[in-house]
Amino acid sequence: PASTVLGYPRIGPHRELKRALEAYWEGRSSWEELEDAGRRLRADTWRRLAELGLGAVPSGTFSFYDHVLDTAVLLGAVPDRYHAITEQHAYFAMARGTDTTPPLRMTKWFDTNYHYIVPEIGPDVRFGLAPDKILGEIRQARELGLETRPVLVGPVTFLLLAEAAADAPPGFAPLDRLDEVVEVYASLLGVLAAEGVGWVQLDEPALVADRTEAELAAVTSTYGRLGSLTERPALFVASYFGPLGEALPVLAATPVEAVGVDLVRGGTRGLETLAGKTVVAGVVSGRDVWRTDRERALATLLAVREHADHVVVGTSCSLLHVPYDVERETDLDPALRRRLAFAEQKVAEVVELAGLLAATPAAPTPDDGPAAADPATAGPGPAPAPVRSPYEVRAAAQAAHLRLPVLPVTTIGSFPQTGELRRARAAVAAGELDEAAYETLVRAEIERVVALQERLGLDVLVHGEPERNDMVQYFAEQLDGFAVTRHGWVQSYGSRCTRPPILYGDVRRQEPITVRWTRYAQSLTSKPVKGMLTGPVTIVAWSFARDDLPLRDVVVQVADAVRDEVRDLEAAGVSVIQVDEPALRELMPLRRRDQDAYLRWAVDAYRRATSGAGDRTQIHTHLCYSDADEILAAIDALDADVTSIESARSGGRILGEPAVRRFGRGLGAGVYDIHSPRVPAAEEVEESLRAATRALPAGRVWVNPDCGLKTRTYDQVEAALANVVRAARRLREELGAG
Ligand code: THG
Ligand code: ZN
Repeated sequence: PASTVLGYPRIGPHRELKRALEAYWEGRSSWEELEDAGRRLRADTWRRLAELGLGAVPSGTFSFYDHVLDTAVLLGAVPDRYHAITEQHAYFAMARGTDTTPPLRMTKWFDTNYHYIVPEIGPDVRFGLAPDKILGEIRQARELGLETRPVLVGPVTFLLLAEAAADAPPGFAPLDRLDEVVEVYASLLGVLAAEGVGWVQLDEPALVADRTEAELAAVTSTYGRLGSLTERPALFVASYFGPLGEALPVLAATPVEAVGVDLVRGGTRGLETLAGKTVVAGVVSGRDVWRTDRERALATLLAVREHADHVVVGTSCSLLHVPYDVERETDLDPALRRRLAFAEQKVAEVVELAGLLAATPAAPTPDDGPAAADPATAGPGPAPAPVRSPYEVRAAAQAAHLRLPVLPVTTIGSFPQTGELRRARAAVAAGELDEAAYETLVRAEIERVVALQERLGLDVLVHGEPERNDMVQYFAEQLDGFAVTRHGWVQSYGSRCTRPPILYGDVRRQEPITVRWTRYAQSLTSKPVKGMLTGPVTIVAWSFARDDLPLRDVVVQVADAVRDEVRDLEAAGVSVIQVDEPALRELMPLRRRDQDAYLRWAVDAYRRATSGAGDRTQIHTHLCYSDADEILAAIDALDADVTSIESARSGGRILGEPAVRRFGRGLGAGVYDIHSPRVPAAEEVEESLRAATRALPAGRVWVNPDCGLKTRTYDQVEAALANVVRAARRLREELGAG
């Protein structure tokens, strides 16, 4: 087969999987109905891929929640606490927790907006093969007349992504158990061979990041061992999200039959080491929505063919990260739509390129093929951002102006999104509800959120963001240079999706976006209301960005639009403005040598966006899961007056980190874990706050939930915030500052 894709979306073109999962979780449907929905989605995908003429069709890329979790289950890497739970329930318990058992942690999949479930490996986990899912899919495809190539996360990446169980001895690393895990893969290969499977795909994206000698040695031993098995399918090791670098010769020296390389983010350099193997040449990007430049891709393929024994045209990574079908976007400007390719179109491109390659006779080609441009570093760079006054000056001006108590209580911005509001937005989009009626609903919701916060006694209020569908999509809808889709859903985690906007042109803000809602909320209360904006890096990270400008220049354009909004909020009398940058970490390059340059321009863009604020205006920021040290230094450099960091080390413990204590400005203690339906007791909150005031001068501590409240219910939020306020007041009294 001359063409393939590394993976495909699974949420369903109409988000069928989301609906099926949520019905099952809410007890509205049975396990059998959920399995039926999965079977239908897989069958539809395979049929479509075959119809489009794809040479080799993958299986196993479907998942009821996450493919890393599926791999953990396949290997028997299930922590003890889930063993008491019956089988189907254990899977979702690991993903989502139960009333009594917390879930596994979830974190970002490399530099994407997809989240995987982090496997937990201790010294005692007993591995063992559970091949039902993978065999089930292979057999289901056969019933449809299709031979498929099962796809799994490879052993090295699996263990590098796992974390050590909490009770593991110091110094233990999941990779210590490599040999045992490799033996489970070895038995799986035996089972697959007995099943008559010809090829298996093992994904090793961890090999495109910096790796130690020991980790590279793990690659050698793993694929040496798996390759030495006599009864096994052919092995295809897929890398993606960047060039293999020093891992390329290591992998090349193993007996695997095929290697997949990302030729969108990496060049063809070094591929001669793959002579004798099949190269799956990832020339069609799985990370963007642009049509592939056919000439350029073909030139790259010809360059690869100079070196490799056999070339298969492929995608740069799984198509999981793009929506299904651009043909459904009938509202898009046709000129833009013609430039776009979603998953279906990308499959067609792969097939077409394979045809072109086969039809092009071998001929001397320019040695290296076109080198991949590095849009992150090119370009002259913008003028430096203006600098705000020193923190001490700002802090004094803000204290005099805002007159807040010590341990001020606030929230991260969003309040629960009611079904009524979501339905109303859908009705406006369908032309069934007029704008005026929608605005009335939004205003009523703002009134309710402000009244609730006043009643509970919060100190800095928010309007609750009822007018926003998503913190990025909402801004994209109102900025020039962005297009939004109607059906372009991409899985974020489990049943949750986002519709990444398409940033195709120069970004400009025509008029104020958020001012009237914040101003309305402020008119209802004498407490300060915080204006809520999304930062430039996050807006770009959660969109599909144009690739004809360096990413940095795109982010600067967005920063200037945010700056206009900051100025207008301030002019409207808003004295606290939060500019969130939760995706700062996500865009971080995977290679260390590129990271400093990225952090410098990303921080500059943030400062540019906030630099228009006067001393009296207090800038807040919020970031999610950013507890890595190199990121903490960058967060410090954002120079926000108040920072709240959502962290795996929640409960305010992140404030104890030395790097955070050095910030020297306001810090929010995330005292309420919003990812759980649990309502924390006032005593628990008080304990977290006491820890925070031990780590930091009390005058710098803010009190807040650890993230936005939009996925919670009003009942939970009201009860939790009441306890948060109670705890803050009790501690204020203790500090003699009541
Ligand atoms: N927006 C965007 N990306 C994100 C987040 C976000 N990535 C990281 C994090 N937040 C992911 N978390 C979520 C949480 C909830 C939902 C999606 C991502 C969610 N989505 C709705 C759903 O699937 O039903 C659809 C929301 C909509 O109408 O747009 O609930 O906040 N861009
Ligand atoms: Zn958060």
